[in-house]
Amino acid sequence: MDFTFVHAADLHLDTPFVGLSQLPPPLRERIHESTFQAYDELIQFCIDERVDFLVLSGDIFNSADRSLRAQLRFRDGLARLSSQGISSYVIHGNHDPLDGYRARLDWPEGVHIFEGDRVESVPFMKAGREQARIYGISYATSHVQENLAPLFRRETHDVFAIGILHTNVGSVSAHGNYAPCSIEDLNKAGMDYWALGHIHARNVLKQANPVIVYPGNTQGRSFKETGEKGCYLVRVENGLPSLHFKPLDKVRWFDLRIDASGCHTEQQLISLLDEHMNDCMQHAGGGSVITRVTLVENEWLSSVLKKQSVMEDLLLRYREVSEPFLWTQSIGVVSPQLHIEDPFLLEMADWVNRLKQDSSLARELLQDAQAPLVLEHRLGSKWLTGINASEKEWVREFERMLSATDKGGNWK
Ligand SMILES: [Mn+2]
Repeated sequence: MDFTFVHAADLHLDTPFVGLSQLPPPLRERIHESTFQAYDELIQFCIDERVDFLVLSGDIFNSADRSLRAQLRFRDGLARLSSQGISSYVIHGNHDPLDGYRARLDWPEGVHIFEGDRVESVPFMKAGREQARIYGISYATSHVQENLAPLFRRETHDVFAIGILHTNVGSVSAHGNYAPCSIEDLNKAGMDYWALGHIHARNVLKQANPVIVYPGNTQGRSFKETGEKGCYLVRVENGLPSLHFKPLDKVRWFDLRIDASGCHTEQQLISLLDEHMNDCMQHAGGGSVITRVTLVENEWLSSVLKKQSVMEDLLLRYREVSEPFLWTQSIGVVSPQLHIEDPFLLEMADWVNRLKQDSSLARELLQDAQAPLVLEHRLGSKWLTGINASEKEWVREFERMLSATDKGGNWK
C-alpha cells in the first residue's frame, strides 16, 4: 500500500530575532510570530494533503530553555494532526535537547518523541498493516559530538525504512559540527529515506538508494537564511519515494547586493532599487519581505549617499508596513575596490552601517552579548555591569578592520 508523509526540520519556534530594534513594534511582533505561523502552515498543509504522518528532524524549539508558550503551541499543532488521524514522529536536536526545559504535558495519541539513549524503531500502521518502520534518536544534551549514524540498523526489509537524524553530514565547517557522519555511514544503515535536520539550507544529498534529505528550516530567521523555506511532501509508491517541496514561510529574507556603479542620477538609483524590491515581493509567494541592501557604489553615489537625509528617505521608500509588509533593514555601500565576498565580513559591514545609523542598537547588542554572563555568573554580574565602553569606539574599530581587508577577505 502507498502512503505519504511530510518531512520538516529546524522549526526553531520562538526565535527571539535580536537586533531588529529599529522595527516598529507591530512589525517586530509579526516577525517574531513568523516561526509559529510557518508551523501552523505546516500543520494545515499536512491536513489538506491528508498525509499519513509528519516527521520532524530536530530543533523544534530555538533554545533548550524553551518557553512554555512555544511548547503548548507545538503540542496543539500535533493535537490537530492527531484528531485527523495523522501521526507525528519527532526528534530533538542541538538547540532543543532532551535535558532542556520540557514541560510535563499530555501528548496526543499518535505522537512519538524519540529517546536520546538509543535508536528506537516504531512501526507505522495503516489499515491494520505495518507500512513503514521509523528509526530515530534525539539529542540527550546539546553537545552531541559522536557519530550517531552507525547506531541505525534496518530490522526488516518487508517495510519502508525511515531514519530521522539531526546531523552535520560531511562535517561541513560552516555549521556546528554536531553528530557528524558521512554519506557512506548513512548508506550502510540500510534505510530507504533519511529525514535529516540541522543544516538550514534545503539540500537533497542523494536522490535514491537511499534518499537523503535536508528540508532546510521552515522559516528564515536572518539574512543568512534567505530564499524560500518549507518542507517536503514525500509520496511513497511501490516502495519508491518522490519529493515535492512546499514553501511555508511567512516572511522571506533577502540579502541584496546590487551593482549601482552605473547610476549617475537619483532617478536611475531609485528605478534600480524599485526593480529589485518588486522582484523580491514577487518571489515572496504572497508573504512579507525583509531586505538588506548593499550597493556597489561609484563616486557620485558615495557623495549623494553621504547626506544622512537621502539615506533615510531611501529607506523610508522601501519600508511599507502593510500586509504583506516590505521592510528594508539597511542600505549599505561598498566601494568596488572593497569587494567583500566573505559572508562574515559582509555581515560585519552591515552591522557597522546599522550601528552608525542607530546608537541605541549598539547598547542593545552589547547587553545581549553580556546577558548570559551577567545572568548566570556571580562574578559576571559583578564585573560586567560596570562596562560602558564607548560604543562608538568599537564601531570605529570594526570599521578599521573592514577597511584593512583585501579582496580575498584576508586581513592586510
Ligand atoms: Mn537548527
